[in-house]
Amino acid sequence: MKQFSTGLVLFLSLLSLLGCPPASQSQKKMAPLFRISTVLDTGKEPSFLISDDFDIDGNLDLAVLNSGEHTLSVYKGKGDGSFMDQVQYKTGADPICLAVADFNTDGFKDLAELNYQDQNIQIFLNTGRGGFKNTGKLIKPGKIPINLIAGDFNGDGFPDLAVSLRFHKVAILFGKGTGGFKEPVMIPVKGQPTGLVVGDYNHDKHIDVAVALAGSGNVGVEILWGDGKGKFEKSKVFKGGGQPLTVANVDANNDGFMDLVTSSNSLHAMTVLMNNKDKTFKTLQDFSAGEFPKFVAAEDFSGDGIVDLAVSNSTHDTVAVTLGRGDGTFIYPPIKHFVDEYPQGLVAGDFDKDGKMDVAVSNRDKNLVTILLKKNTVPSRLLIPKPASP
Ligand SMILES: [Ca+2]
Ligand SMILES: [Ca+2]
Ligand SMILES: [Ca+2]
Ligand SMILES: [Ca+2]
Repeated sequence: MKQFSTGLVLFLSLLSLLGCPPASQSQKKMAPLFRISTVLDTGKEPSFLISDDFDIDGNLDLAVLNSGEHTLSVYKGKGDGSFMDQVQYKTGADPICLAVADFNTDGFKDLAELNYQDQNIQIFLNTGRGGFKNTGKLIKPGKIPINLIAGDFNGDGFPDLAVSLRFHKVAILFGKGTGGFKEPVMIPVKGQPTGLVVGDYNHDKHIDVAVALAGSGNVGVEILWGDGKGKFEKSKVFKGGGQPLTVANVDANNDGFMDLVTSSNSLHAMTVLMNNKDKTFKTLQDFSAGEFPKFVAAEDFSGDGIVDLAVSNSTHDTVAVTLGRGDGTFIYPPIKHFVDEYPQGLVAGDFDKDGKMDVAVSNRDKNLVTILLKKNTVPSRLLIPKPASP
């Protein structure tokens, strides 16, 4: 009997060894997902970038803000992962954020550009071939604007703007459909608003605004529930990381309801807020995606149908990709890709049109944008053992 049980224990240990690889294997360095394909010159201190197809030729283009010399660089994409030379436009002092929408409703996407030092917004109208023309109007959203995002909040077909203001307010500027805007309407929020993102988080077909809140005391995310007519109902503050700097949409569990992820500047941490589908969110445990995460993009980078996160780690000169498990949690350690000095602005897009998500990142201290193209490899998730359930 004793012999039998010893054998059984041995058999079970063997089984568990086979089914559960040793810990060292799960810590194995994972192969990079991307290779650096192109490096683009920018202006001084490129801090923020976005991607869209401005000239409607089917190729993604880039718009980059150069905070150090108050310019905007636009690059037309060639569709193979490379880009034409930059065309530069003058902005106001210390440009920090861009939002894309067709503000004059002519069918071409325009840019709203936020100048931190000047505390104003300028509109760059698309001339139709991917060039831009500044309307020359200085839009004042309120004191110390931090971030902006576009959305049609009153359902009139004209894109509007939401702007986070340092002193506990979000300004809503309703668009006139001409490139001009009405006077801002102020919505007080319960902290220092930083990042903004829009989505229909309660599936009532009205666009909502998620506001990341930093500052002392209440920190996390507050939702402004839109009624589709330009009014908002404020949620309570959902816990969401200490001092969140940015907030992004991510459907982390594939249930069709958009969840949120914040990146915390001071805590080097990311936090996922799962959508409970009843106008509340459940905050999951903080997780690490590298040092000093600046910007985050949520896409399926590994190609297995589950959303992953790419983060610019400014102090470590890396873009880290942390693979999703599909339940709101993410695999540690992230897959690191060395880029250049002080990666900051980050955006995902299929720049070479091979059906796989690529990444563009602006390296602030080297005046460069690095294009990281997805490598054609086996999804690295297949090589990662699943952790045992608790
Ligand atoms: Ca294009
Ligand atoms: Ca337009
Ligand atoms: Ca509108
Ligand atoms: Ca909604």
